[in-house]
Amino acid sequence: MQEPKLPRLKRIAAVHDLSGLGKCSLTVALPVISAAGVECACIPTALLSTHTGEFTGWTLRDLTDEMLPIARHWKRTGAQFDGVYTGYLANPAQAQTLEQVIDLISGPESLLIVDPVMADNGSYYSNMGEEMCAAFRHLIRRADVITPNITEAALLTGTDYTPDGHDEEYLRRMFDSLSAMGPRMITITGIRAGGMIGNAAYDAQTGETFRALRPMHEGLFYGTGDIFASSLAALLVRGAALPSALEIATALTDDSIARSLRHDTPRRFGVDFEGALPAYMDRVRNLFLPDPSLNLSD
Ligand code: PXL
Repeated sequence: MQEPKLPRLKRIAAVHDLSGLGKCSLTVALPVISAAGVECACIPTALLSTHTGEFTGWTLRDLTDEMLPIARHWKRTGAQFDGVYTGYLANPAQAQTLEQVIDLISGPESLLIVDPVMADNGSYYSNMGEEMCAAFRHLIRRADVITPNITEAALLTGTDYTPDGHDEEYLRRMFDSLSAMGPRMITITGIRAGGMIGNAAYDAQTGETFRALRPMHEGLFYGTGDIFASSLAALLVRGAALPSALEIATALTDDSIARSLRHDTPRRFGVDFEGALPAYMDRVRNLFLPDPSLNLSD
């Protein structure tokens, strides 16, 4: 008997840097998006030896000049992109090239997910500053979904950053101000309140907010924003509802942190998401269970 046909696999174009060591951006987006049953095509914005946090002496090659030729070639192949998911940029001017890439490869149904990667823990990353913030303010006007952390949300909205006590009112002001810029779904990562840490989401179409919180682990974990946003992007592209995507992306992030702590992995090498992938794939499978044609086991 012939196997039944399956629907076309969803495809995301991930436009981030490739940091060879340190588990962030593309080295996280590829496995996490693939494990959610979505193809991950990649456009590297820059090639770095490591990410720029807690490492010294890292190398960086700006790949702006490659971005449009790659996008033009992709367009000639006729490939469709159900999502374009953007992250770390090598410089603020690259945002303009990125907009041209988006114009070239997006279709009317493509979801644009922008992670305005530029800061954490109250300050900008190395090489980042107000110009990058301005570039992201411009880029997010056309985004469907944005995934800033609390520092980035504060910078984008001109809100004072506070490291803890992110109550309903503080978040609501940020959500209102960010959704006024354009995006219809917003998540804010790294929110802290009452000894808990996690992520919040806002659906601008319904006005609903959602939270997924876990007991706090102190300190900074590199790449966790990328794990969360990659998972969220894949699930939304597959048609998941925002609260389910928030919950599953948060669970993967939290499990990855817990595994890193058990392995005693030095923080700068990123978090150990690898061993958290099987449980993540089970959650994704269960989410799409009512529609067996979408199951990962197929
Ligand atoms: O995880 C965010 C990120 C991505 N890419 C590079 C980074 C960082 C954070 O430090 O340095 C190169």
